[in-house]
Amino acid sequence: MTVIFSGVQPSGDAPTLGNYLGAFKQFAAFQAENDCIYCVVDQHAITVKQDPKLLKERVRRLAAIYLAVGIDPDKSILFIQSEVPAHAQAAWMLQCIVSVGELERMTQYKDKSDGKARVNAALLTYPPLMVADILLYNTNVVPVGDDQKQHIELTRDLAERFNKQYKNVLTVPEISTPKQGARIMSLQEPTRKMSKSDENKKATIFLTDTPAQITKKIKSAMTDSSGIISYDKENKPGVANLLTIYAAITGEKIADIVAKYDGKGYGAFKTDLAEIVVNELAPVQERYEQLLNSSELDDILDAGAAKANKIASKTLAKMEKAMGLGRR
Ligand code: ATP
Ligand code: LTN
Repeated sequence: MTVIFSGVQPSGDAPTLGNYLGAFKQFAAFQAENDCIYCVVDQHAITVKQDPKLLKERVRRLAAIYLAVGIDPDKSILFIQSEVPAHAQAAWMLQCIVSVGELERMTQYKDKSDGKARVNAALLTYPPLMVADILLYNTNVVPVGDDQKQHIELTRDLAERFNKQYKNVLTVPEISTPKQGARIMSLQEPTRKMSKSDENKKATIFLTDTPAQITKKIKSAMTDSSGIISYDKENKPGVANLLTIYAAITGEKIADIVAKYDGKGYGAFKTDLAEIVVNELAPVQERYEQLLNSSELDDILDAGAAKANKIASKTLAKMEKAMGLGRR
């Protein structure tokens, strides 16, 4: 069986439509025929300061979102990163084989540290922890959005380096990005990625937004003055982004959507798109509310942590042995 692993940070109040189309929708689809392991990466979230009480709440909420988008705990392992100590242990070992230069070249680090007078060391050493997440489970495929490509490349490099320098114990994973939706853009500045942390709340659709909020955000999405619906990422990034969202949800080809709205103008297109997004998220939101208020969640996470610990500690022991750590 192919092993699938991915993680999402419990940062922000709720995941975005970008997270959903770039990541969650793939996660659920992979379950049918693979061994899937999904993680709430809370240790990654503390690379920037978090309110402890709020972080705890967000961890629970994100776990409920995973289940609400269709992760089935009978088929997949769902767990919280900090409940499996092997992640931080392996991350340390991987920091010992990566160079500062390699970490400084990561665009996520550059973006997050840009213009800051002071940055936490862990913002730089964030990737080795992500590499550990992936390698501990002998992962074959990592489903992520486009922005994680560079981190997956580093994961491959470090797995190969470890295998060469020490012993061949780590599996070198592949990346999987969706055909449509790997990079959903901001609704207000469509040349930037849609992000949880965008200060302009109109730019981002959150999975927990009400139908009225979703409709309002789509209707006020930045387009252009031409009024013509066509896919041109360079010159019409706003319309291209809306077409991408439409295609990613419905599975229709962009060319067919463009043909369908020929001569119809942005108003009608946006009205239909809002309805499509609202209908896609409605069942997710309903399940999410039920799960948040149930005790089921803790049982699922306890069982997930136990299963994850078992797999991760085996790989960790192999890595430690290969590096000569400890007595065994
Ligand atoms: P932030 O929004 O604060 O920049 P993030 O959303 O990138 O954070 P995560 O929540 O950990 O960080 O991302 C989870 C998954 O969602 C990753 O696989 C990431 O590639 C994907 N993802 C994030 N934003 C988008 C987007 N705009 N379009 C498509 N996929 C995305
Ligand atoms: N770095 C990712 C989140 C992340 C992840 C992982 C994704 C942490 N560990 C392991 C896939 C596999 C992000 O910022 N979105």
